Amino acid sequence: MTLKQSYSGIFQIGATISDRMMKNEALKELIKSEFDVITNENNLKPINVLDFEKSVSDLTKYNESPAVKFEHLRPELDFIRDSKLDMRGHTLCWHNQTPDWLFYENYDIKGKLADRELMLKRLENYIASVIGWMNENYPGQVTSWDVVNESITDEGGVRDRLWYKTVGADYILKAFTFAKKYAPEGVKLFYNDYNCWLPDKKRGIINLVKQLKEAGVVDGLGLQGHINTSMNIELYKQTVRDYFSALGLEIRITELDIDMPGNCDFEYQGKYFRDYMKALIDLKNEGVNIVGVTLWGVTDDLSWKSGKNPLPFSADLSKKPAYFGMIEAAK
Ligand code: 9MR
Repeated sequence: MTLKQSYSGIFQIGATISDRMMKNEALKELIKSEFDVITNENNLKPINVLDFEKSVSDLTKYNESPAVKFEHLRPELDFIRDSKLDMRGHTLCWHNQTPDWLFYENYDIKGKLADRELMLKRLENYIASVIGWMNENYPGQVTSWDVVNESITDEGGVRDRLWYKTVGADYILKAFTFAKKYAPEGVKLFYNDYNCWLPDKKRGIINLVKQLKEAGVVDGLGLQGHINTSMNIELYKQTVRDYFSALGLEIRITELDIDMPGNCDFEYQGKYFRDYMKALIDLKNEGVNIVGVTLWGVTDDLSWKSGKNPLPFSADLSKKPAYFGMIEAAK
């Protein structure tokens, strides 16, 4: 049984894909058989979608609506479509991997920062363009969007970066309102963040998402899950429970990888993966609405933390104890 077969009826199992993976046919076959839902690791982020040359080439046309490009994404999007997998759109609005020029008058970083009014137009038009292009070219493929990513600091406040500086703290609510306006009916809108177990951050995220919920613009919470085997599983479990009881929204573990500090070996990592997944299944059985767990990558060598071997597959596509731990948890 594959991962997705083992978890069918529990929750979805997902993974990220990137350019390099699309050149490996055996890896693509593996992804197709093991996973239900795919996230693009980098290619759908604003820095890769926004088109600077085109935007500055005609400011009358593009000043309020930055130009966008998608051709680099075609191999990944075609693969997802042809494999009949769901897709999580990652991400529409983020302080990181978004070029600075977007925030300046005439897209000129030597000039002045754009004002709130202009940035709200750019935000709305960017979101409309991306959702619109996906809809037109790959209808029905995106089943959820990470609308805003990582806007709360570990101390629980709104991160003081360029969206905040130009628009103000309500850029988050605005981004969700725009996503709600343009996303097709039924597509789920998520707020996504990391270090979700830190108490101040948890308070900040809950406050924020409550406001989004009151405004009727959010469907789910994405908890990233970049952890290591020294993370206390009971603490993690209680954290997920706390978010669900405060918000009552669907929860996805959106970016799971578990690296191995110290002298921990693959066997230990396998047991940790098993216990971690078991904790999520127990929560699900308790009524916590966990709808999926997405691995941040597939094989260790192509992970953003490649030196730390945080994933269930080795470079040669063989299954690590972490894989069998995941399967065992679902039994
Ligand atoms: O895995 C991504 C890596 O290849 C990029 O260099 C990095 C840039 O910030 O982003 C990584 O993905 C991040 C994700 O988009 C948001 N959450 C944290 C992830 C790991 O840094």
